[in-house]
Amino acid sequence: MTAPRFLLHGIWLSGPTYKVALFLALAGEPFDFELVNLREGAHKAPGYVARQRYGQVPLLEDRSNGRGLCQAASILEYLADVTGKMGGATLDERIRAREWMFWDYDRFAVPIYRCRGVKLGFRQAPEEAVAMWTAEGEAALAVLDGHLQGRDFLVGEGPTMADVDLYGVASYAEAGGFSLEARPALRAWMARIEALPGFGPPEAIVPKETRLTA
Ligand SMILES: N[C@@H](CCC(=O)N[C@@H](CS)C(=O)NCC(=O)O)C(=O)O
Repeated sequence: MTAPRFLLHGIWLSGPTYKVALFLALAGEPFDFELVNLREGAHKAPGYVARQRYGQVPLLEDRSNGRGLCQAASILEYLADVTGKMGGATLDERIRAREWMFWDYDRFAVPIYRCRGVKLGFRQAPEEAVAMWTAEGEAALAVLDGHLQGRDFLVGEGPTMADVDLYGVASYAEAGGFSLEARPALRAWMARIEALPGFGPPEAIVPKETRLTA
């Protein structure tokens, strides 16, 4: 069997790893997977850092050209370019999608992921910090819910890399202690993404162990 073009390095508990796996799944791109065990410090091993300069997951290898790519949002844009999928139908859609992706790590992902980390016991933080992230997360959820009122997707008529990027945060909000009860537009958008062909939750599409095509 021929090895797939893409090799994703990451771990199933990681939201940014999920974003990349979700794009690949929605694009119908099979991928190999290399587990990077964060608890064992595999992300700081010199051989890994040589390929992922930030010592983080995810890392995506494109075997067709030897590229090693990091930063989930940048990886999604690369995948949109090389697959011709979900990059936005026009330059204006591409610009809007990028704006949402920059906003994601500026306002949305950090408080949601941190609150989830505290709830799941991956991260310790003083109560004041959790209260601040909770307020920031609620504010970001309100912005997203407001934008989605009257829209099916973040940008244009169909799903883009921005929907994948932000879904990969919104889907962790409840685990972070946020209620989506009062955010109907956001919930309807999430359901639309969940109905796309190829969609799966993290446990279905990010392998728990290394999976390499023989
Ligand atoms: N902005 C980065 C964030 C990546 C990130 O925070 N990864 C976490 C796991 S979810 C990680 O590798 N943490 C270990 C560390 O930063 O040392 C992205 O989107 O790829």
